[in-house]
Amino acid sequence: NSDATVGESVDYKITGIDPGAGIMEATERAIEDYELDDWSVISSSGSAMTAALQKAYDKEEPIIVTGWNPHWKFAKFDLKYLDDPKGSYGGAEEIHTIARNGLKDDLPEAYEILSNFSWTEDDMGEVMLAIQDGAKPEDAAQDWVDNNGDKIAEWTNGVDKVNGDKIKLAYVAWDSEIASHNVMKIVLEDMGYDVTLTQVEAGPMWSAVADGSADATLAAWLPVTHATYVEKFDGQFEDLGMSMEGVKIGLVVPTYMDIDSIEDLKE
Ligand code: PBE
Repeated sequence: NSDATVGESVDYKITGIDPGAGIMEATERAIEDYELDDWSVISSSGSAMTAALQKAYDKEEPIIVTGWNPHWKFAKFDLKYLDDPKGSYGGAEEIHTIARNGLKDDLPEAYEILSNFSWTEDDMGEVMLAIQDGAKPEDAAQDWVDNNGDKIAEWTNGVDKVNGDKIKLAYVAWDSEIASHNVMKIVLEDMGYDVTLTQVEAGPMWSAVADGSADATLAAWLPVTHATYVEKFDGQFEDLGMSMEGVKIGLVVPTYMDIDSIEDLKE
């Protein structure tokens, strides 16, 4: 029905991801900031969100999802972010690597590699797209590692190899983080580490680094996305710095939808 409002056309629902994701909290904030009283964000998972997006897209049906860059969905579908004049989603975000307190003393070589780690949206995009096209995450990561020796040398230059020291990285099954953690696993293994990747929810990921049950994660999105976790675990982790700049979160729709701003959801 072409007379239906956007809200009616999607049943006043935003398709979300896992409840602990920062983008879910930001979306609750947006619902308040823009007074979208009839609206709610439905939690699911990153993969359920992209499956719903694929399904709607194939039929050119309306859908509003919680979206972020870097993500392969922008290469596969014609999508746009809704303008966010009230800034509920922050601005240019950064991806940071965080470690448990004491990592520098206990695993100094890993500490240095993790601190040096930085790559671009295109780098991560290559790994993500290969996975989306059917490659196993570890194979996609291995291909990227094989083809990017120069970048990896920048992270590992001057760092001594170790002999089977154990290190545990925690991450959430967001496509962007599946890519980064599988790459880092191989880089650390090549440096002699025995690496365990543990997949958890966002809250447990942050608390694992804070209580030392995980050594590090590459999945801290700052300053806005994970602000609540940063505040909650203040002093209980170390920020090893940025691995990617200019990343973004927000509400994303197919370009065939006739809206441009979160404000348009009120109509
Ligand atoms: N994300 C991907 C995460 C951070 C990485 C945007 C879905 C979040 O919202 O917490």
